[in-house]
Amino acid sequence: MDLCRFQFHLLRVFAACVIFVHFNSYVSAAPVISSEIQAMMYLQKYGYMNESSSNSASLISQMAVQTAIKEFQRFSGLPETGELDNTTLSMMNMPRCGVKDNVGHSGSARRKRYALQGSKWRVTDLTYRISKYPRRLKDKQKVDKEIAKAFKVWSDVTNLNFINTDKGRVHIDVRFEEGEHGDGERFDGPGRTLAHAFFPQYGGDAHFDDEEKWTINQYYGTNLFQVAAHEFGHSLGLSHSDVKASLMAPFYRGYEPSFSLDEDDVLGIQALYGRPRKEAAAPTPDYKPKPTPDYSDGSPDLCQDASINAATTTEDGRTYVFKGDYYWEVKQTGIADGYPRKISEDWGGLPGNLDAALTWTNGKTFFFKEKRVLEVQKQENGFRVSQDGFCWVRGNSE
Ligand SMILES: [Ca+2]
Ligand SMILES: [Ca+2]
Ligand SMILES: [Zn+2]
Ligand SMILES: [Zn+2]
Repeated sequence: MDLCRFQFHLLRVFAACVIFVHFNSYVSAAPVISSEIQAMMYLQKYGYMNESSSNSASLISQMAVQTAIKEFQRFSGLPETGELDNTTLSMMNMPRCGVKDNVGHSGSARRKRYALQGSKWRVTDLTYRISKYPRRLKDKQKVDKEIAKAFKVWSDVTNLNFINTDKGRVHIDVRFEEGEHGDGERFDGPGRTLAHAFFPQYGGDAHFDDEEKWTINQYYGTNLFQVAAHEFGHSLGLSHSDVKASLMAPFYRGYEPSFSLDEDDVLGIQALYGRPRKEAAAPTPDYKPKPTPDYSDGSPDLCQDASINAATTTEDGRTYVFKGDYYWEVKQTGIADGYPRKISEDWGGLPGNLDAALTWTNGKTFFFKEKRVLEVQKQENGFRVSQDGFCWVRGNSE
């Protein structure tokens, strides 16, 4: 390695370190991506670099960075040079969806096509509500119409029905929010990230950055209907597609007056929910489906059946409720956004179907299952079992 290359390599490693140090405190609104550091942040935010390696920043090699750049280039249909050339940088500056690109699973030999996230709804009648309207679009009825039209994109090619209701809990909650808005995925001001949505197993809700200029049937601003249709694809279980012409491609392409789903989108959604029944006529206007007890892929619904296995308030003041393989964070105002989640995903080593939970006055949290006592400790991302024993030893209670 000659000196020049070696210095370049050092610069890259240094850049990686700087990102990891500043990543969490990064608050600037939608900056233009022009430097290598910003590009790395982009690659990390959208799933091209493994966040779990953030504890060992120095291990991020030039190779890993090149691979990430190549993956991004492949996903967005650019020549796979592994270099941050101008085309790549300008692609990174395109307005896009905030959901991570689901990459690195099947290698570059994979045929370009849709991707399924892994969860789906078990019912075909799905309710939704716009619980927070956009600030700039004053006509709520027009917004209602665009959102309904965006759902119709998907109900036209499946047996799904979408029902707008202002009563009770809904499957898909739609909100227009600014900046930090309670789910840890802060919006970034005008441009860049336009919206994001949660997959069925995380609740299906869709959030739109209200600092965008949302428009209806206009060439200026950001087209509400197109972005909403894309986000609802996530709400139904589709990940991003690497087919450039598909609705589920991550980048916003500008207003398309004669919009239609790509075949790739149709194949994707039908892989989850099947084709529409031939005889399926439009539902009669006064059709009122029963409330649906099943909220997502196998997860129980606390409101339909309030029996739980365990509940506790951890040292950080958060209250969690456990049931089967799932858990919820509960706030004074109700269930926190994004729940239920799988226990196994956030509580490393903790089994499902717990018997009880307890947080001691010293802040230690214990779970009980059959004859086991498990102590958990807070980690950067969730909790982890630190002790797993068969009973409390006498005198061990500190
Ligand atoms: Ca934005
Ligand atoms: Ca929901
Ligand atoms: Zn998306
Ligand atoms: Zn959000």
